[in-house]
Amino acid sequence: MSPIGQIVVSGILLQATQADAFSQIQNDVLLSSSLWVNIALAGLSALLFVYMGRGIASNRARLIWGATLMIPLVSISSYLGLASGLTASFIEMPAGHALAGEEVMSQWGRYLTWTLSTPLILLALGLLADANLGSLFTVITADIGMCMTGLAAALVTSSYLFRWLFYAVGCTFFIVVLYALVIEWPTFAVEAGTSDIFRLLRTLTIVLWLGYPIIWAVGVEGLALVQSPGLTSWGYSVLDILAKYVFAFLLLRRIASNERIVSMTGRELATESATV
Ligand code: RET
Repeated sequence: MSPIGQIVVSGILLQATQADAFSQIQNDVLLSSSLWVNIALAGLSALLFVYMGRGIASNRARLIWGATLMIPLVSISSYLGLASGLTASFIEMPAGHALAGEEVMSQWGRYLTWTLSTPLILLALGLLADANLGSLFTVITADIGMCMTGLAAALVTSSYLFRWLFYAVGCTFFIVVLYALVIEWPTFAVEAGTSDIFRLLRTLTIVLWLGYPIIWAVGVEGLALVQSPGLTSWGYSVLDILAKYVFAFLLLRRIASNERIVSMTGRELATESATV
């Protein structure tokens, strides 16, 4: 077949799988409600965050606010992609998988859009802790690597082993992120004077983020112990609500009420307390 013919055929196939995914999502109330609840909450959160940020003036606090505001906006695009069937497809599971030979629906768009939303969460947390540029860069890069290997693990169908190899690489990237959150950034946060709110948000982040690889492993893409796409999708959606909107709300509330501390870097604070 000519290259043009191939492009036309793959275009038609893509349209067909998109339409199939869309009708399956539409007909599954559990699944579609898990998406639309998030779209509604993301919209409300974006409006609330604009309102909460109206008085924030200093550079660092505005940067944290900007990163935080983008979280629900990215989320709306992500969930619209899933609800429309654009970023969900049926993939045939390879030999060795519990559903080998069957077509299962993968919401692969989630992993793709996490590459945008999770760096924003880490940027906001890193700025709050006043982490140095090197550490911020390493953690955010590892985080993007984690999401991209999660996407590869979900989509690779040539061999079951490769699914778990990509998953294992994703977990290795995740360890880099956890190391910074548990060991490195708390010390920066003490120097920056933001230790109390940092500790709360860090604990929330660690506990919730650990849920994502667990859902991947037990859901249809991994061991298929839970085979309902609606249940898996609700699992991710509940984690998203807490890890994004509740997280961002707590962070912005503190920044708005305590802008002076957040606007200073650790060095400025130390100089100020030495002169008092
Ligand atoms: C994957 C599979 C590969 C191994 C690991 C994973 C971790 C995912 C995480 C996602 C967090 C997402 C958030 C989204 C908010 O928009 C990719 C499931 C470790 C931690 C917070």
